[in-house]
Amino acid sequence: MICAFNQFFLAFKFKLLIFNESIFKIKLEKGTGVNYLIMTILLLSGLMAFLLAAQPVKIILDTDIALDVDDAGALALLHNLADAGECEILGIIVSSSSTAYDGYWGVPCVSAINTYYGRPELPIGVFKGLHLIPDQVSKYTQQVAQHFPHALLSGEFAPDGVKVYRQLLAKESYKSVVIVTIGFLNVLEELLNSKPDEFSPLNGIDLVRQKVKFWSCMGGFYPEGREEFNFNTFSQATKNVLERWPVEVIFQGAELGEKVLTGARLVQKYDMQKHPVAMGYHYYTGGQNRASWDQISTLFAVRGLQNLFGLKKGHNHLIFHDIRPPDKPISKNVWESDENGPHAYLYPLVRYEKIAEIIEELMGRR
Ligand SMILES: [Ca+2]
Repeated sequence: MICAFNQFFLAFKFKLLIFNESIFKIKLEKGTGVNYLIMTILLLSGLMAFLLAAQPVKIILDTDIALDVDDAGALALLHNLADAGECEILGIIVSSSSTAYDGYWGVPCVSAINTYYGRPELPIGVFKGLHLIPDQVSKYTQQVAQHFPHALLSGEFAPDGVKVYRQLLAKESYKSVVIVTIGFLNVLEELLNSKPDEFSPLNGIDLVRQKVKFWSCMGGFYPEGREEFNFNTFSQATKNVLERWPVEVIFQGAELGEKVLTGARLVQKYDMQKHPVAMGYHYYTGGQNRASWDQISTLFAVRGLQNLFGLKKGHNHLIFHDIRPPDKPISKNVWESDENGPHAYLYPLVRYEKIAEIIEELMGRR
């Protein structure tokens, strides 16, 4: 079979004509065996790349859903991308503690959004450690959870987030999973510290090294570092993760997301009694736009740069510059440019309004 295949192509070479980046056709011309070989390799490589590119991106979303509403917007965007076949959602991790109001109601709020989008069975894990968030409560998670049907009643009933991470990663193939964090890095730290268990014989760092393609992280400021909520809430965990994370990571800074405003159109388009994310924006913003920090990280995790963003490479460090009661180290990130560095951050190549337009459309499809 292979010989027949070779003999057929020995007399021909392929010419690939590329149209609109994705559509190509093949033209057969008289040629040499060497030409045939080179072009066949190119063709098969191209086909392989095309097929791989068409595979949905496998996503684990790690969210602190509660104190801001862009997490709910990111969930809407992610579900709509999954509906379009661009990604597969493996599970959701809630990094707000299940022992506090935000983790207690954050979990059923996520469950209600998943149920609305037809995925009530998606695994949800939650942080089981101590609550370190200032004494504030969410403006919308309880309202959404109590109004919309959901599978998980509260954070108390959700499994430990680190166990869910390990179970999900263990089942996937080599370097196939993209993790996107849009909250704290406390559960990610637990993952890196985790030991072999019933799900995998690998420790946490080796499990990440084997299964994770890259990590998309909303956190910090770039290029000038500053104190930032996601990095600072569990600052010691952030420092540990940044220093030990074993695969590629791309950061999206607060300076980017705060200029990309979305959400008002979603509230206008839907009856909030029938749409959990529209209800979240209604209670949080009163129908106004809000910064899109978390949607940008999620969009990048699924679609990559898409001619919207560029990458700057370097090193991202976390330093402690103050102590505040009760003995909490206060942090800020410090960015050091280096073309060969292990980290990168996104910067915009287009107007902020164009990014907002794409996000708003993706949030509001359903
Ligand atoms: Ca968030």
